[in-house]
Amino acid sequence: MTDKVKTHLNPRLNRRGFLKGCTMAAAALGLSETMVPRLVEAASTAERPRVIWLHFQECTGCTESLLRASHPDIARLILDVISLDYHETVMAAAGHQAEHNLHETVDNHPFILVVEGAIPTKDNGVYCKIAGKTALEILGEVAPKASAIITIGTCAAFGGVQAAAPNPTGAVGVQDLVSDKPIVNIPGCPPNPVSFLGTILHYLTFKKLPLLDNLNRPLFAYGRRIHDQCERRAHFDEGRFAEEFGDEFHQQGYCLYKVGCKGPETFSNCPVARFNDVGVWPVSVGHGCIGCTEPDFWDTMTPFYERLPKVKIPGTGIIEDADNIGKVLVGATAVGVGLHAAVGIGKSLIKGKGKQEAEEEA
Ligand code: FSX
Ligand code: SF4
Ligand code: F3S
Repeated sequence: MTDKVKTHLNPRLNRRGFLKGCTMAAAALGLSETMVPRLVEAASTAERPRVIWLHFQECTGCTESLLRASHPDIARLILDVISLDYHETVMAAAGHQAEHNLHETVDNHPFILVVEGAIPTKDNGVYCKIAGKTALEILGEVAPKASAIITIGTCAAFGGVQAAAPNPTGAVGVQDLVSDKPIVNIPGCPPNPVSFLGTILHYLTFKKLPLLDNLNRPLFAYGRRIHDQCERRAHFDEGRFAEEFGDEFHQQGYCLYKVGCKGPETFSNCPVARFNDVGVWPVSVGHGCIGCTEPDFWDTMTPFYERLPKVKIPGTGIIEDADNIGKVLVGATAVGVGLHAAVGIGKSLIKGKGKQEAEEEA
């Protein structure tokens, strides 16, 4: 299956599964169906990039959701298009053999580093050690030799739950420690596997990393607010809310803003990419978004079940009182629709270097 890592997953994908995975990735990347053959071609013929996958402070939910959920095609496609040389959760090798695999790649080959989990920095990083070394030391040895770094999950991107106040271990994300490498953050707790797959296939097909926002997140996956893609948005605009979980409005599928939904402040593709092969995402099953793709969401998005204090509504400014949203918006709908489309692109988030290119593509 891969050069070094043997896993319990089934062997290589058949043609049908390969096509299905590439089609899902093309949709996630915002590419038309006519681009699918190019993705398939790149995924089938490009030299498979070597990947070193390091685990630090985390729950392994990112790997679990990627490899073991009901996305076998995506998982196998990822393992088909990369050469996974080191991954502590799925590799069969252990002990010295595992360490040998790690150093053989790091010392002798170009590779992409994937980091899962935060890095504790307090007390010289003693709160996370693997094979006798701290996460801080391992990252310090491996990151300088990587061609690029992809963080998977909010922990590796921004510190995640470990960095929540009072952050007892001094946990940080990779970009707080590494500044001289290209870094792509794929946050989420856990993130959608298709956002990771899309990043890899973009790299293989176009020979460059995707455009990023100012938090180093790929625009294709994090360029739009949850709220601007949500199927309950019409209820929000009309002022129809679930007042508490289980009430008749909740049962009718009304907007979850008043029971704590953080969709208005969260950037992610969850409403369109969806999860688990059955087309669900948190809001579709009746739970508000808790903002898991945003930095410090454990501090800034809590309490999870209380409404955001202020919500910006295109065309009307900031709404302080959700009970009046419907009334205010009735008079502002026409203006709101136009502005809504403009702000949905998230242009203000686009990083300096890629900004012009992104605006041309938009
Ligand atoms: Fe963090 Fe990922 Fe949340 Fe868990 O590994 S982003 S705690 S889902 O597993 O790092
Ligand atoms: Fe959807 Fe939440 Fe926005 Fe309501 S507040 S429209 S449930 S994202
Ligand atoms: Fe996370 Fe919100 Fe999506 S909680 S999974 S960003 S809907």
